Amino acid sequence: MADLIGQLQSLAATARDAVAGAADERAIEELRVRFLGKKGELSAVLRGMGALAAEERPRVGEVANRVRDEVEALLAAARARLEDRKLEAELSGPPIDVTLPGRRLLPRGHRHPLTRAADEITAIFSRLGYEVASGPEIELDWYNFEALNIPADHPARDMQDTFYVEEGTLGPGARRGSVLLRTHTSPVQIRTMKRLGRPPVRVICPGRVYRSDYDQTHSPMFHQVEGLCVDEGITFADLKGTLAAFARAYFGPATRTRFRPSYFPFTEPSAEVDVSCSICGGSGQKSGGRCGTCKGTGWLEVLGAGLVHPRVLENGGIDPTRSTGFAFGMGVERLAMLKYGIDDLRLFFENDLRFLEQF
Ligand code: 2NM
Repeated sequence: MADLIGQLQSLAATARDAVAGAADERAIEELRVRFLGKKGELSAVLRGMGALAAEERPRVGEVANRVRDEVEALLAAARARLEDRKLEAELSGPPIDVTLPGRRLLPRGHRHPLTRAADEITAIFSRLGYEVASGPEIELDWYNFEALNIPADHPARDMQDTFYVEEGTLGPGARRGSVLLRTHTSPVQIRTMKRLGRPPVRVICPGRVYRSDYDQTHSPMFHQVEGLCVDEGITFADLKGTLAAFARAYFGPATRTRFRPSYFPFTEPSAEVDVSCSICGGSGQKSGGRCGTCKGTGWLEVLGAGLVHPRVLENGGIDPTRSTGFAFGMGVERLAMLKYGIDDLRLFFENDLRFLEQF
């Protein structure tokens, strides 16, 4: 019995020295296996207990338990010591600079080409003193058609062209056909006139509009920028000067402008506005042949405009005997296509990164 107890005590002494010298996690683990493992030194000593008398066994067992507990405690303390040393090394090492810029794992994104075009157009009019305004895309018939002097039998009101909001989804009191997706941003101009209630009004309205149409040059949702300028003494000359300045700012300083007579229910007189072709410089020629963008004419139709109809001013709460105004509208898709040389409008809405990443 004394022999076994001696062996246990010398095992403990060996373990104390060995654990004190363990330099890393692996060395500690090896010592655990060596002393406490199933085939380790403690098990080897305990196997000798079989030869002891029954009354001697508890005494040896007690010592064996104490030795096992001590070795376990030595190993745990060694592990804790290593952890402390590791943390200490990190803390005393070079500091982490949390203000360093991140490593770029993804390229930075950018605005959609339509957003860019709309922002550029809007910014040009902001510099001319226009305020930017927006309004609801789900609009009342009155603001979208009635207030704009668009009569009840006008083809634009047709079920084929306008998306109407279904009767059942509307609140009580709503007539069939009284709520729709706006077909232009003009209702925002009406709302702005009513909000200000007096001249001067200078407002630029970018936004989404909806018409039932889909092909190479039409999308059921597209974008417009419309503008309105109302004050005492505004003339057609102000309209011409403003749009000529806009065309030069957007397409480049050499851009020329021409006005052709046209018709809109909300303006009188009305005009279609052409700019000299930004691709061929207005010559109609492109490297020997005909310019495909302007079809050889040297001109691009990009705007509609006119002097605001007196009935429209009145609907906006402006006295048409004292004030006059001009208004204009343009399609953002078309202006973006001309600026960036895009030939199919559907590319804007497919979200194909091979297309979008070119901008
Ligand atoms: C166009 C062409 C001509 C226009 C008119 C108005 C309003 F509300 F003031 F009467 N807003 N926009 C207008 C005039 C729009 O787009 C081709």
